[in-house]
Amino acid sequence: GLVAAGVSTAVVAEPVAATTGTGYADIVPAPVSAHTAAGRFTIGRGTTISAGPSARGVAQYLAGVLRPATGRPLPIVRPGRGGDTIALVLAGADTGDESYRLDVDGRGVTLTAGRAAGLFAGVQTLRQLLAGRSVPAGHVTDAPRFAYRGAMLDVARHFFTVAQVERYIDQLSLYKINTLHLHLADDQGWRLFINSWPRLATFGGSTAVDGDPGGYYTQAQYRALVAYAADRYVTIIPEIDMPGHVNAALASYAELNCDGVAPPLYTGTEVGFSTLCVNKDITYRFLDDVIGELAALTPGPYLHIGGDEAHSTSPADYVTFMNRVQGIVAAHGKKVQAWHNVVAATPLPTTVAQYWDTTDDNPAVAAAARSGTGVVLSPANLAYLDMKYNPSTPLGQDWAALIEVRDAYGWDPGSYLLGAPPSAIRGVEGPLWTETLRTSADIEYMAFPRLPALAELAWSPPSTHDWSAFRLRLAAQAPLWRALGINFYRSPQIPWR
Ligand code: TNX
Repeated sequence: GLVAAGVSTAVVAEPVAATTGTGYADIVPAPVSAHTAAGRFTIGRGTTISAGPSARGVAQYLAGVLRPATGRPLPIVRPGRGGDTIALVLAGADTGDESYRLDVDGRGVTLTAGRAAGLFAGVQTLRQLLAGRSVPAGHVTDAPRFAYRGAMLDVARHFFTVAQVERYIDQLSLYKINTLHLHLADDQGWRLFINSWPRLATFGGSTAVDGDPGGYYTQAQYRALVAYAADRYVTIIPEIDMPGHVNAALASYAELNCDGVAPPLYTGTEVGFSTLCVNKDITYRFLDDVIGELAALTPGPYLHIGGDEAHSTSPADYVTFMNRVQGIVAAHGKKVQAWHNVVAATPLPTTVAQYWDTTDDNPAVAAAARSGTGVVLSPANLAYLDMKYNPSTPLGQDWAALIEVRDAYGWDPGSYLLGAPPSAIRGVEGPLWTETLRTSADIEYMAFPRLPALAELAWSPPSTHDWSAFRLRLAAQAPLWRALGINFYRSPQIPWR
């Protein structure tokens, strides 16, 4: 069912303070346009949510997120009943994205979009405006800059339960992130049960970095996670990293190793030491099985095949391997996303390269982009959510950079990659690697407030880009984070409310 899972019972019991709402000038990500009008709408005893059949799921979600303010869920009624309503209206052209319009006056709220995903985005704006039980009057028209607005969670280095991933999905939704890339397998753990190769999860998933507890998702749990995300208009892109980052698989099945000997499980944090055996047939039977099961579990169009840091695979083997695996993914009806190293092979026309370099000058990726390869931008020195904020940040790493909020916000995805046509840029993703992270509080501390900064780069028109305005808008989010129990880094760059 659709409930506001990020809201703790403690918060539900205690009415949300009248201070949580932002004004129209404080919405994150900044909308295309927003204006305040006179008056406010206050949710009262007679308030209902009106929605037609196709908007009913969003209406239920809205009733759930309003519960801390309303005490009991608002009734959902058919449209056209008039009166004191929050109307969710599917109307106008379906522009194929999450465009919406929000109109609030003293009598009610009208949210209009061409598709339910737009209503859902508008609901997130409405949540930010809600102060106690009332919303200031005004108008918003809005549409995303980029179709791909992503976050990645590494559940391989440390395992996170379905409930923990769902909590993160709820938090992503607040900032109109629509893609969750799940890094499901690495040297330290394999986290999805594969029916045809059961030891991957039962043995390969049994541990984590530092010998911390492992874990894996059953296929039923994974399907539930995909459905939970879909209810929030978030598409999951599952990643099985290869040909490197595969020690958990090699440890689980001796026959996948070139020498036929399984290495021990690994709980350290080195990278680049493992590789699949590129010249063995069983490698590709294995991958056909794994990718086939993954494709069957994935309603979205993309599977991520990793391809980074293959330091133990020769360059020629890497090309052979990545080209062959792209074909396997295509044979199972899916498109490939891979780390940008895939451009050393021959990307299929539909392959998307995820850029993680620490410079804006990478001629090979720019050339691929000019030849039609789509690019998702995750420059490690700007977008990596596992980088420390400053030298004394207790969690995270610093190999790419220290990334304060202003750094995370201070670049333009459209023009960042030198020599890449703007049309090649699909969007932005904030990856969160978890070598040093163990709890939801850890995840949140690294993601907040940088994830909202990246979300704004991905959603908002470049004309709104302005650090001095953004820091105030970000500051206005803090009461909502406190109400939702989100652990965040109190950056000294932000005048927190
Ligand atoms: C590099 S960046 C990795 C990951 C690590 C991360 C830690 C990339 C594609 N691979 O294996 O977890 O650094 O920051």
